[in-house]
Amino acid sequence: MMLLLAFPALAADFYADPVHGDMSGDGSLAHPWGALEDVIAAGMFEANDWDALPYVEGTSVLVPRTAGPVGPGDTLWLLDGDHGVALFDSLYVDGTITVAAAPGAHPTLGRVRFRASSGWVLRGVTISVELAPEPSILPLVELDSHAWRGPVHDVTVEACDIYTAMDTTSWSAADWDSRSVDGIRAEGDDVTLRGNHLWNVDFAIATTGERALVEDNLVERFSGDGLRGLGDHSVFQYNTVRDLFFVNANHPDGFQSWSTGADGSVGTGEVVGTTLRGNLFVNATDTTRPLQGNLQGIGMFDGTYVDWVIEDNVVVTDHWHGITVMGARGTRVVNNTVVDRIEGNEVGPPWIAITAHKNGTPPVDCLVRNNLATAYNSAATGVAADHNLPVYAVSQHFVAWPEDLHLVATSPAIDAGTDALAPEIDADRAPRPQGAAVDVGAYEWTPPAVDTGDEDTGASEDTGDTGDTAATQDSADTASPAADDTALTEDAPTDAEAAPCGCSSAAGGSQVPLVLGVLLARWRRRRTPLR
Ligand SMILES: [Ca+2]
Ligand SMILES: [Ca+2]
Ligand SMILES: [Ca+2]
Repeated sequence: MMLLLAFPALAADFYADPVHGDMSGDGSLAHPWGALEDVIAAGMFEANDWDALPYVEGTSVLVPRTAGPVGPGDTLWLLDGDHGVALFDSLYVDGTITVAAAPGAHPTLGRVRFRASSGWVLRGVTISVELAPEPSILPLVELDSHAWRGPVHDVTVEACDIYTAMDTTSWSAADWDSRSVDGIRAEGDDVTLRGNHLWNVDFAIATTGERALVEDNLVERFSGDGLRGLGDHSVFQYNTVRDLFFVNANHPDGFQSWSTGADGSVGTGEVVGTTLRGNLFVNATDTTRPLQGNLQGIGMFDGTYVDWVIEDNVVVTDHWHGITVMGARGTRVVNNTVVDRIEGNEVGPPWIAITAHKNGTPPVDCLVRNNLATAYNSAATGVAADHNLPVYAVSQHFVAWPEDLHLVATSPAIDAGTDALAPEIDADRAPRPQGAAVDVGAYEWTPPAVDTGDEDTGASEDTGDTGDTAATQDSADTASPAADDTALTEDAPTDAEAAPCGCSSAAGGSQVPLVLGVLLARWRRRRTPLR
């Protein structure tokens, strides 16, 4: 370690070219190495490993393992082509090494795993099992803490395209159930997952470590849960999750979290200090599409959730659970918009609710404020509720429900909130308040700008913003197929979702054995509870 500190590396650029390069080169642009898989195998990274195995927390010490030449501060640029499978094992970087798509290049990987490693940034790569040398049911991106080799931590995955199959138009429900694989499964602390596009996946993004930052990701066409966050002090913000495919007994959630107690059982511990901000959850962008099912928006059924902040989120779903928090202390739900995706049917409308823990413990010191929702269902005690408005008629409030839930100029939600504990920016990241006071709901209404000839002057109206609604966001940059699965027959057992499960002790608990029984056989490797 002293040696490393005594000779700080200058940032250098190296190149991996699976088409024209090979490992006899020096990694320069003129003489690039081959595929990333081969660069890893050749030990070209300056990295450390534990002095002895098994890793023992507080005792193990990092010692140099491989000498480089790619060291902390350096970037390995990936050129066009198939870079194989990237398995980073026992590579702890004293700083950060970046592995990134070269400008204009489209490198691909069949799978990525960081195991017992730290100090990595992976950027701009396309990752799919379709691009892998052999079939796999493993997550496309896996950050793996290993009991023997040690923890993973401080890894960033950003701006990657991640999918099981580019085109699932011909997939039946059984195909979805058997073929779709997880997107990003991240263990370890201080993980950043940013600006990735995931589509045609099972569970899209799941984190279990502390201080995860999951932001600006686009998840669409998923069959498991959209986002899962089980670690303390994490932030999930400005993600879009849309278009569930309901193909098995999993209870699909836009976002889900649960506690795990010291005894390892669900719902006996605490999850502390996580923020959900400015996320958009949409059950289905097209209600004529088969297999759309019923999405639980933000499903938090197994607290205790301590000091959570849930603000500026938009939930558009055909279910009762818009935002449900069961078992909470010091948790607030502020300035969210929650509406039904399909009005007038027997399902929903979705609510905002902070209720007792399944064990009966009532919520303590919680707050529901400045929300605009079709229903409210919080406990009678332990939850202060003020400045919330119901949605009786979507036309009264919204520009174009369900695609655009910005407020119309005549909405009574405008200036109807309080600034106390209101987020300082709205779901578009525009400043609050505009006008006389904070609005109710996720979007602050902005008066139409005086025409300056620049149509982008409206702070919250820019169609290019990442905070925009499902209909417009990222429609130009997605590589996923636009076609829906119109050839499929509707065979999903949607009746299984016809009861508001999880909203009471008995109903919520009864779902668990069914889910576990069905899914354990399928996901044998999954180490977290199936929920
Ligand atoms: Ca779930
Ligand atoms: Ca409905
Ligand atoms: Ca206002």
